[in-house]
Amino acid sequence: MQVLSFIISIFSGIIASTIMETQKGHTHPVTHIINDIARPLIEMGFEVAAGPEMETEQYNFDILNVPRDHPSRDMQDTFWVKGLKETVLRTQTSAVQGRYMETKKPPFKIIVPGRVFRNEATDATHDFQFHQVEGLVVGEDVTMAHLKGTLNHYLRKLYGDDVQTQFRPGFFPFVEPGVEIDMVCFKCGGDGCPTCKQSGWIEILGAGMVHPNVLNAAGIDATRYQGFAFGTGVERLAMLKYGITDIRLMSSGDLRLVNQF
Ligand code: 2NM
Repeated sequence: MQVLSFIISIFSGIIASTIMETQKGHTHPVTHIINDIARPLIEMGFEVAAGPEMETEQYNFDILNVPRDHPSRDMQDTFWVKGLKETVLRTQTSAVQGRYMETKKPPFKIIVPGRVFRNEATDATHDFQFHQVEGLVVGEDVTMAHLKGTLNHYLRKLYGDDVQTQFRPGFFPFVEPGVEIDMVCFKCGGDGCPTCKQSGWIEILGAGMVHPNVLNAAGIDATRYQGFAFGTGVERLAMLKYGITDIRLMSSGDLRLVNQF
């Protein structure tokens, strides 16, 4: 029976491909951006790590120094999985870094591309699912100077040698100090325009020195090892690069979008 159905499937395949015009697949714009982001980092020696989209509260929040009463844990912001205690759809890919730190001995440098989920109302610039690429470097004597040098080097590889950046203070529970990194607006060159909301700058990365609580919670001795981490939202970069005006198009499965790439 199996042999017969195999032969039939081959014949129907031949018939289908003769009578139909072959449809060529396309790479999704989100995949293009993830590849663009990852390529220079892989060249710099980063390894790619992955983990589950359904996470425990432990890895998604506790280990990352997100307080018990932090608003991001709220029902309104996080998808809690019905019927499973303490289980969420991950709200950031950092959960994977936690798992990685627990099992691997430093030094290491990794990037984690992946889908994340937020339980919030959607509009043209917000979706309940999107992608992030986060990076993590842990070793002895890793400092803020390494963070700055590495990210500037990376951004030059990605956007060209004349890229100009500014590092501003920013807050993320899993880092201290935290920074937000802006690039001079690629549209107006810093003069101010609608793309950069007249500021001349475009925010492209969040980053910071990994909080000692995070290292210790993952079993890494924070008196011996330090680290820095960074992260970026993929869809927002895809919208900027390709002029896509509604973020929700990217998870819609609409081939009229994908066929353009
Ligand atoms: C960001 C900004 C700042 C981050 C921190 C970690 C971990 F797990 F090592 F603590 N992973 N990623 C991080 C830090 C991500 O994204 C905006």
